[in-house]
Amino acid sequence: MISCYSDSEIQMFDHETLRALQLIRFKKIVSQALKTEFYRTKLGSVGIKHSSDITSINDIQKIPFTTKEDLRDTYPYGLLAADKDDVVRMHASSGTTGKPTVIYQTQSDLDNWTNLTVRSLIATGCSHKDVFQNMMTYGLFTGGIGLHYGAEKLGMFVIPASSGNTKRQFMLMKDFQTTVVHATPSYMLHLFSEIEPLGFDLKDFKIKKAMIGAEPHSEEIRRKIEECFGIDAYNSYGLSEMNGPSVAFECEHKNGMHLWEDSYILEIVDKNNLTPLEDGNLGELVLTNLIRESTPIIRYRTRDLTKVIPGDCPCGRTARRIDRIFGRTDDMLIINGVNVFPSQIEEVIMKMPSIGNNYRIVIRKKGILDQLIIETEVNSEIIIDDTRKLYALRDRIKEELRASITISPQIEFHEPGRLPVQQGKAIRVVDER
Ligand code: DLL
Repeated sequence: MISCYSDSEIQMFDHETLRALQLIRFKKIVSQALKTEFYRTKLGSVGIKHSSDITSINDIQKIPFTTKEDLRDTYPYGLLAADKDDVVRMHASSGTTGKPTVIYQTQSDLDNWTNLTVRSLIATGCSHKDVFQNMMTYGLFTGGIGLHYGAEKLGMFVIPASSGNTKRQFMLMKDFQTTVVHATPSYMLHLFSEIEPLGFDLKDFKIKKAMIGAEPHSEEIRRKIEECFGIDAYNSYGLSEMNGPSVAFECEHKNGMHLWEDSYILEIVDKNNLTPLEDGNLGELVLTNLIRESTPIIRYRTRDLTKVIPGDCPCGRTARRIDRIFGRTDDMLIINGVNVFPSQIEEVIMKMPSIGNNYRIVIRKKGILDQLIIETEVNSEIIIDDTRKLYALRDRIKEELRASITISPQIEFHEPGRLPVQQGKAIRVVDER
């Protein structure tokens, strides 16, 4: 029934029609979810045993939340609702323990996600005439590959550059006359500072737009990126549990991100008591994916804090807009676009020989990039001035951290008792950014 509408018509659905579409899709997702033991128990606990038990979209509020811990606890296949043979891809994000949270995609799931990406790129004014340089990491992280397929489907000339190697990025930009880039905001600023030192000239580039996301950034950072490059920068929000990028995207008006409500149910709840909040109030974003049959996730607590921006957007799209992400309710750190949990660092350093009892994770700005410094005490038996041993220990910590969190921090050793100790809970993270 819905397939008789074009994607642009769906984007303009009035509120009532959009809710009707959500209900149809939600019921379908509930029947998929009921194929997993995890959701049979969760939904069963509130009397939902069949999709026909859902009669209104508001019934969603009866259902208990799903959390990252649930995803981790059901690793590896507990949330898989499709036949394993129909799965064509997986993505994963890192977590506080060794277990990643895994999302599966069937071909039709990927098609649905790709369509949202096409829609998002079009909303920012991209077309098949653009040359798209994708500087997000390709891999289990959804940032690179996620936008790649949509850009191709739109007919853009795609350069799958992935992240890093700034000099090569400039060479590609110049030689292939890139018009649209996709990167984290921090990398965009880093790029700018490297143009001259690496012997390039902004005048030789043809960039018009940047899609920026995957990490928090302020309006000032966006403005800075726009002014430095003389381009438009569009905020893009997503998370691997809901597919990845293209959950919410700014349109050409750059006044908040349209959260694609035909494909996701959007709720904002009070971050303390988890009750639903009206539009305009800051709270935790809770999302339900309506378009993924393989891994149905209902009422996922994103931990991201934002609000729905009340009112209509001049572009005419009816999907409500969320404001930029103000922060998270948990302690995940985002360092140059990479998600890091303090416990991942602790896990590595605390298993090393000669490490003392106290450590701190310090994050500060070095120029425009984030710098991670691990300050740790070492036991007195490792002679503080035996530089050979200390260098070996430092290198080992750096190497293991690079393997686990993909960042190589600066390590500072201290004699026992030199680091501050608190009366109550230890303050391990000092974020000076
Ligand atoms: O970061 C997906 C993505 C890739 C989005 C590329 C946009 C562009 P995860 O690695 O699972 O997925 O991290 C998701 O990153 O819960 C937010 O805390 C944060 N985040 C993502 N986009 C934004 C943004 C991808 N635009 C987590 N502003 C989310 C602020 C963002 N934070």
